[in-house]
Amino acid sequence: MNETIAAIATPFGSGGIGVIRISGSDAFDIASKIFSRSKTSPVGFKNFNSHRVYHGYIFNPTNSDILDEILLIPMKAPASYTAEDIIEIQAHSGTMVLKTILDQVLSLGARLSEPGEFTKRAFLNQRIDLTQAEAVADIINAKSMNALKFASSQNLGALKTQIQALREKLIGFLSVLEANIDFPEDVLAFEASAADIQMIDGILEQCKDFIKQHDDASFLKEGIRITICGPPNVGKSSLMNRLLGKDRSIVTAIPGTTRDPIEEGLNIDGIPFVIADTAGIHQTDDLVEIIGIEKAKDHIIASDLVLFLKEPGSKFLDAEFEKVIPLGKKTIFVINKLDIEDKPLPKLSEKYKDIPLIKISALLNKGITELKQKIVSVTLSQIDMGTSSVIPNLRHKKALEQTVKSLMAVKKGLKTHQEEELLAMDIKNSIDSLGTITGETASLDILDTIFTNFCIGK
Ligand SMILES: Nc1nc2c(ncn2[C@@H]2O[C@H](COP(=O)(O)OP(=O)(O)O)[C@@H](O)[C@H]2O)c(=O)[nH]1
Ligand SMILES: [Mg+2]
Repeated sequence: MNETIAAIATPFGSGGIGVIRISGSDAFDIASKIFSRSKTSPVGFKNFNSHRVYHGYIFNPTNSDILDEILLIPMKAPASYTAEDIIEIQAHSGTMVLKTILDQVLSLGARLSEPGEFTKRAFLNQRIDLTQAEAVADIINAKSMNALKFASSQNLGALKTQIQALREKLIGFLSVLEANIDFPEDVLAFEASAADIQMIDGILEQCKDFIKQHDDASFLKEGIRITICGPPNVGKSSLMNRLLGKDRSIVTAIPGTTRDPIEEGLNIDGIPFVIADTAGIHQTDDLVEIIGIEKAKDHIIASDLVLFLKEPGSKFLDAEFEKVIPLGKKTIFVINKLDIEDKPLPKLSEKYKDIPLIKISALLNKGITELKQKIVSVTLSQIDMGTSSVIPNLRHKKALEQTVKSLMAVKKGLKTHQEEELLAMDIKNSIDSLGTITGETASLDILDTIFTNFCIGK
């Protein structure tokens, strides 16, 4: 039988409500020893109905002191988060009060839970699969609406269902093949049908699509990288601060102030970006500046979008542009200092007339909204999420790559009329690697790495 575990499920510090969670077969018994519905009689309450809310008091069972006035929610197995008996206590949120209640619970036989242990139990009790457990962590850590949307969909089992369907097809195929191995005298030598080959091709396609979705979307999770570049003093740092809505980068009239690239996260319309302010790119003998310029160039190469800044009175030179912006890099041409009216605006050459152009004044905060909209439309056009509702994570991607490898071996084996035992082995391998995604065949190591990344109480 499982030990009963307990933890404070809400963040430490003062707040409105703090939750203590107890899960396991002793949960109800422990609660009845410290909970009473009456302020004056610290007699344990026993007749909990599942999924009701009870108002009452937590007592110290040794001296009958009231520790807090609380709400208590009992949830009978299997209709709970862990699929075990759960007691949730909503107390006042303060480190001292929560810790004192937790101490009582622990003194009555519960054990402090490990990080992610509640979710791990939900998985081990087969209430959720591994992709759903991982989605719980993704929901908690989601930093954008999109990340949240995909995590929620995965939490509801979208990825699980698709992976299980692929796996079942392969299991069906394997059983036919194994019948051949078991009764070789009854059946003719194994010959895969056209439908079998088609089925394997379909699964290969689906796995490759999933891998592509991971690659396409990984920058949606980590943030789309934008680099601000241009000559010294055009207002790169000023623009960075305007986009962030706070002073992050140093703005001075002295050219060459920004040397090390500065990076900061920015959320526009629920899409995460990582924006970098860089050193102005120009000819210089100053060694520190030269290093800054090299770093700026590295940033430009690694970024998904470049904001190329110019100011009135300067010229747009193709050679200057081509020296810093790699061919085909997504770029928005930004003219800053629009408030300076007595100087002509730089014009894009005919060759680059398709680069979007936005005019702003970082100083007067003009044109920043238009620029943000342009940033979103330019970057979104390169994200093709298709109709998919889930994004496989890196762990899933590796398992999918393993599946592709095994299935390619199966295809080759079928073509060369390989021995059935060897064929069966390759099919089993592909079934197993799909199974690591949902957790059917995941090793303890995989489980440990997944759940230790959770917070305590989840
Ligand atoms: N008139 C005007 N001055 C600006 C504007 N944006 C920035 N500046 C000024 O230009 C100078 C250089 O700005 P900074 O952001 O440090 O440029 P950076 O070297 O490209 O990072 C500072 O004196 C800013 O106040 C603008 O829109 N209009
Ligand atoms: Mg600067």
